[in-house]
Amino acid sequence: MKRRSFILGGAGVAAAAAAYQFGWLSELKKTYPNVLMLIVDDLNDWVGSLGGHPNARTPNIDRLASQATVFTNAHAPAPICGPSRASIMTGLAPATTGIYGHVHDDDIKQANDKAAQSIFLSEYFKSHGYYTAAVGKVFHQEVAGGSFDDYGGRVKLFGPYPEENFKWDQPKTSTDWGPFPERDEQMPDYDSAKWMIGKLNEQHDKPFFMACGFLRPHVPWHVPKKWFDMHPIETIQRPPYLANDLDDVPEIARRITDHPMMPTTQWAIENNEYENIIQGYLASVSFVDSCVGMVLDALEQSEYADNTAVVLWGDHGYHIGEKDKFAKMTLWDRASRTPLIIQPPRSQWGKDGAQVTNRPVSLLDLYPTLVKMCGLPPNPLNQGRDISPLIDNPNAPWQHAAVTTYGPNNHAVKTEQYRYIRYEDGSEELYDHKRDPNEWDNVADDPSYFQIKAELQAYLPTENAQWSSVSQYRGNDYFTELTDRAQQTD
Ligand SMILES: [Ca+2]
Ligand SMILES: [Ca+2]
Repeated sequence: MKRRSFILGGAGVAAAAAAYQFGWLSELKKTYPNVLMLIVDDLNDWVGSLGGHPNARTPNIDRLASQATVFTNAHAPAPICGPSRASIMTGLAPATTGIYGHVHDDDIKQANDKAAQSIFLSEYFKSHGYYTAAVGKVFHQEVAGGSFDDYGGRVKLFGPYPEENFKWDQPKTSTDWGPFPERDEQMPDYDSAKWMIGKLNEQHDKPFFMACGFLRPHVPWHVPKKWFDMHPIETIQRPPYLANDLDDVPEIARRITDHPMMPTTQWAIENNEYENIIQGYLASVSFVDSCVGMVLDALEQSEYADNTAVVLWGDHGYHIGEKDKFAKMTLWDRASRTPLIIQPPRSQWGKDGAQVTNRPVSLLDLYPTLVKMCGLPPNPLNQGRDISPLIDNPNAPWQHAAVTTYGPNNHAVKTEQYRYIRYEDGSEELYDHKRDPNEWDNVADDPSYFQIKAELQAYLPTENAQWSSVSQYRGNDYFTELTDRAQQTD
């Protein structure tokens, strides 16, 4: 606690020093850029500007991307909401905090000693003179208590829900698909957008750090009918799918990705639901894109249009049938890869148009990057890296990899060309994206790749914290056992 009060106490001094260093004007309001984070739950690369699916329609996200840096090789620290968001907000990897499963927002800092020392991203901005505000799902449920000055709330769970599910009704998942409710105004994401618009129309006497956490396309894939109509069923294309894809992965890979409450692709094909599910996901993405557009329009019309950094990210990807899954929670590209779009304040950046970088980055890098872009002193506890050099030059030399962790000592390492996965029992997968972008052909046992594999192993985390007892996941046997063990030894 001592360390934290020291940082808070020294905030004004540190901010002044940073302003001097960057040669900016002394008046905070005119010098420190605002930050607007737009968080889209469970958004994979089915976004026009990322080219993940030919049917994707996201004109508003594409509009942001057309004036920003698009990171096409960005990956979540963990392929599931709770640990991914805890990692982004603390600036610490799951392998450091032991938060591998879900976690209550207010328990994050009780995960272990290192988590206890962390300063949430919003708290860091707050301690440096920023006004902070959020709405919707920013941490796992809402926001950690006191982590923002103002919080606009979130409607619980992912409703509204119809009286009966349309297509799928299983415990431990909200998975279902179909048009519901009637109007956008009945959706919590619409309310979140409206709340954020209200904040953008207020006069702020300090720079702001604001976060708007949207719920779709998280399941259920329920949005009003007009969004389904935007994706006529007869036009829907299936993503690349290989029926026996899991034959060449280790047993533990099948074990940790077994989600008995979710539909399988085989089920969807046999029941003539595959196109309907794809349509549901696409419709949900188009709906949330319109909410993003409402907020972007308000920013554009506000006095903050030129001095605000806009960052859009999904908290991890999603399989829509690939590898026989409609789920997140795997160490493959479909679940780790997610959109990351960063638009620096126009007043500072001086470039026009889109740029794209394929360098591997992690959402763990968001914290140090935003701190750097706003001229604040670095937080020495951050484990990510500042990726703003890739905004200056998308082809900058880059010797780094993105690491995704799912459960203790199960890691994926992603570079531009490869994905290397190593599980806690030592078993491995290796995919060469140059010739196998769908990750169908596991070449981990091919001697011609042994040298590459050795190089990729160097990126594996050196610490693997024990599963913290504040974190839990009971969606399958593997994780239930780990959760039980952590809680027994607590
Ligand atoms: Ca999520
Ligand atoms: Ca395979």
